[in-house]
Amino acid sequence: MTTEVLKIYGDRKSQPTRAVMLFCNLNGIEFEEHTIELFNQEHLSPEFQEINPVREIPVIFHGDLRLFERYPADAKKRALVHSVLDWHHCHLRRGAMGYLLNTILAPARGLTMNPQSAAECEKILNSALWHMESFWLKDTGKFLLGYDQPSIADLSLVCELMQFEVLDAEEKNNIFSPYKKVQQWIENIKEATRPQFDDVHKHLLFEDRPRFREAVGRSAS
Ligand SMILES: N[C@@H](CCC(=O)N[C@@H](CS)C(=O)NCC(=O)O)C(=O)O
Repeated sequence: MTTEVLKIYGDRKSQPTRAVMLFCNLNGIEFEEHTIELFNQEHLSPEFQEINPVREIPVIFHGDLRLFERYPADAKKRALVHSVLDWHHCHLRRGAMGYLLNTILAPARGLTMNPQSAAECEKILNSALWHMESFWLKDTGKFLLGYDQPSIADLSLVCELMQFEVLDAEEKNNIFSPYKKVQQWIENIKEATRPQFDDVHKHLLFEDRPRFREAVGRSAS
């Protein structure tokens, strides 16, 4: 077992990066943070391509172990947690990322917003939120799959949904108001993971949010 400190290459405006950092903070795992500025395209540089040929963040290094996808450690729950994580990337993330990119984030990344894609992604997002509400959240526990402790799947999904904080309160409310269990689940995770939750999100809320909003001519607040 290496004694080297874990290194996380990522950017706090990236949902999967925040999920990994939140997991480390909650489990007392020290890490060295290496910022790869997503919006300056640093993840596309030849240097970063050496680190991750897929050119995505986050990447975790521990000694000679290099990981660019995250896996749960608990063998018994692994299959179920995996299914939520796979579902996240094929449905919720596709809808959420596509919607936010095409309604607010694209200009800050030098891309053009496409209203038709926004409308398509909104449908995917709504269907994913409905599946969270009616299937992944159970009445047996406060967290996904009805567990009474948050798993990496909870951290991964909540970091995705926190990205909606860049919108106006009213827009956010329009999206989330039909999904009461999802709203309560977000509060449950905040409660269970503070102060680390606030720590990994403060950059998004106080530095990135105003920049994203200004790039589309919205007020910073
Ligand atoms: N399945 C990966 C997804 C990572 C991912 O989507 N990263 C985004 C940042 S949020 C990225 O690096 N995108 C590169 C790009 O858009 O060019 C994980 O969970 O770690």
